[in-house]
Amino acid sequence: MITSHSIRHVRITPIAFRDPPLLNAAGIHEPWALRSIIEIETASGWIGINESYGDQPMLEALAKAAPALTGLSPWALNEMERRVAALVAPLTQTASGFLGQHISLAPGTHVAKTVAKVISAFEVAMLDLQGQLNGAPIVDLLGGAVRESVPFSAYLFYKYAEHIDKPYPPDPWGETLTPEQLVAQAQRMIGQYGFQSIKLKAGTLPPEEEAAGVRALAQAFPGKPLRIDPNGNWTVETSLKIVQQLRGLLEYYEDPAPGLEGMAAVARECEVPLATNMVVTDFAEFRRNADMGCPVKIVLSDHHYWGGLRATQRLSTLCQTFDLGLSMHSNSHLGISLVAMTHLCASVPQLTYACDTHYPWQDDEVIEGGRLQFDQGSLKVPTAPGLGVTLDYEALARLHDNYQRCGIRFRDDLAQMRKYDPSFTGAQPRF
Ligand code: GKR
Ligand code: MG
Repeated sequence: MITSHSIRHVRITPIAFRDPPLLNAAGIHEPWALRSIIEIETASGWIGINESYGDQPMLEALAKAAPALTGLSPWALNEMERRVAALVAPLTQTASGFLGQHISLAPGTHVAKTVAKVISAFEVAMLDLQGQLNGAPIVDLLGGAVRESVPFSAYLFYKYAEHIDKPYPPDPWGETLTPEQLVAQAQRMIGQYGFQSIKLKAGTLPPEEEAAGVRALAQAFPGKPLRIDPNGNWTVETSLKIVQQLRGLLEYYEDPAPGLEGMAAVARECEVPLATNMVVTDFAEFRRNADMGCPVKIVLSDHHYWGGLRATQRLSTLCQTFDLGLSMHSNSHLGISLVAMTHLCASVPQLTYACDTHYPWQDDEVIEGGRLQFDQGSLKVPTAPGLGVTLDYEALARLHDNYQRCGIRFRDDLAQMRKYDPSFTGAQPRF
């Protein structure tokens, strides 16, 4: 039955925003990060919004699935999921199972996750509509808040001072390649945001240097929980050697070695719990981990590729059942993603650690009111209807213009690194 609240139109706008030269296992960030902004409009003119991946295959999948929503009620999430799954069968996989050479570093590029990613993109915008129509924040649609604010952690990166192609003036963070510079980066980030725990993106400098970085952080921030994430770029042997050097310092050890087998081999010899956003990335992989006796003890979820906010709630129940911890993974993103994550995390009793966010590395915004404000490293759960944020259409036009002009259509950290070092192979595990 078509009503005035039926969906009339879906608009997808690709955007690009500045991203610093952050180093990781695959290479280095390009100067522009891509996202898509989703708007779902009802016949009566209400608009629900969301933010998701913005690479070319995702844009194509969103465009393919969008017509399926026409005439649907914003409440019909199950039917939306059925229609999207029918329309967007997983695209053909490459030999490695992922687009390009990116293995699972950037889970947003998993081709096999297309259906879950598109469902998530539409689900959040439909929940935003539901909330607006009923005067309720999304967290209430998810069962209500179990916490008033959601804690995030400082997410540190080794980085260069400036992009090689100098597309815009250098960022204010400067270079980070030594323990001293790493501590300075943490001081700056914690000073601005008040984060209570610290994560270091590793897998890029020689592992001993990265371990020295963690020790310097432990000394500079006594009592703050610390994590290190080499994105599977260390062998099992290196992973075990480094965790020995960090005895007593780590809250958890994130994706040290590649693959579930590699993680299981590390888990057998290591007391620190292992966390992942690389080897448990969907329900089938959750089951595999369970079948192996749960070598991975903490799942770092991400509603953008787990199939949405409700799917992540289901994951949280599973984590509780299997006695696993749960927290959140992040890629470069803006405020809509952060707010969606905040509603979700406020609704999940089983959130056991402060969540990751790349937000401090972005300086732009697409929502009215500009950048979101953290208090002591946490974000207050919005109480306004729906997501509680609205699009700034001028900013959207500007960021779309960036997208048109930047020429980037896929994230390719390896190709970007080869501009600095033509001999860089990206072979993994590298250390
Ligand atoms: O943006 O460089 C990055 C991160 O390394 C990202 O690609 C990862 O997916 O943040 C992520 C992680 O925790 O593995
Ligand atoms: Mg990770």
